[in-house]
Amino acid sequence: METYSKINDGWFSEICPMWPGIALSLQIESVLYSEKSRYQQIDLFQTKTRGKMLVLDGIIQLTEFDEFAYQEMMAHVPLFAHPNPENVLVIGGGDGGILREVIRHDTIAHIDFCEIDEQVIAVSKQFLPGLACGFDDPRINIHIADGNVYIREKTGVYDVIIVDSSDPIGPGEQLFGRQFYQQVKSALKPGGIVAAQGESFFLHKDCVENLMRITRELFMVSAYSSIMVPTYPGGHIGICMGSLGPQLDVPARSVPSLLQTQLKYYTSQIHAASFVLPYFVKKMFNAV
Ligand code: SPM
Repeated sequence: METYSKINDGWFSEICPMWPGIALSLQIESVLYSEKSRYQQIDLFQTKTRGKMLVLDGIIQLTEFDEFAYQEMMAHVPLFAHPNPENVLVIGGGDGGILREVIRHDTIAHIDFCEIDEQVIAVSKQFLPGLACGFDDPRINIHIADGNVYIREKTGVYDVIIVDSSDPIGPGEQLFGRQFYQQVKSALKPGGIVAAQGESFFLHKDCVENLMRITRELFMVSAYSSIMVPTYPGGHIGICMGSLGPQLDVPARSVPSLLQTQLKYYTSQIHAASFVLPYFVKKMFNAV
């Protein structure tokens, strides 16, 4: 699937067949970086009102304005749903935002981080220091590899797996299929949890339905958590989650008060509330 995003008269418009007929536009002050890596086109813009913006293959991955909402929820919802996460795998998210959140958890002893495109890591270290600030944590082991291949070698090792993929139209496509989720399930320890970029039920009904069908069939518990992100299309994105034991919609641990002061979006209340779905979505997931 091709994207048709463009800059016109100083405005970047995110145009993609995944959200036909609508486009989010942001006013651009300057282009800080624009190169094609082995895997994708990488663009880094200084926007007029939303800070720096990372764009891969024409699709907005984050803006400094609201990135915290996505990164915090993708990390802390699965990590607080687990009673004692020690060994964690993060697939994708070369910008480092998810890692920044994961390393806040003292229970964690070991983090494998698997990113296919090392150029995304390099660009983020250069231009997004507020996100790419955790790579030196001694618990992190960096693997430059295809997450879909990397995970095949792993059996019963992780408490939590976080899949921070781009949309299913580029290098991230493999991370949306049943085979990948089967590998994820094998890579988890008993009681393990997976949390994956789950797209928006407003814009990608088929994709979300498919992800939820896969997780429902493979895991003891499956659920979808919603996040508000104004600079994603529709202002919304979800986390598709599967668990081999723990409940997902109730945190297993409370947020230490020092950690809470460092966060902007995640609270125990938001954790629980994010799983409450509109009626049409419950019907979509066969939950009514
Ligand atoms: N660590 C941030 C990386 C972001 N990964 C997810 C990006 C998704 C972008 N597309 C959103 C489309 C909404 N359906």
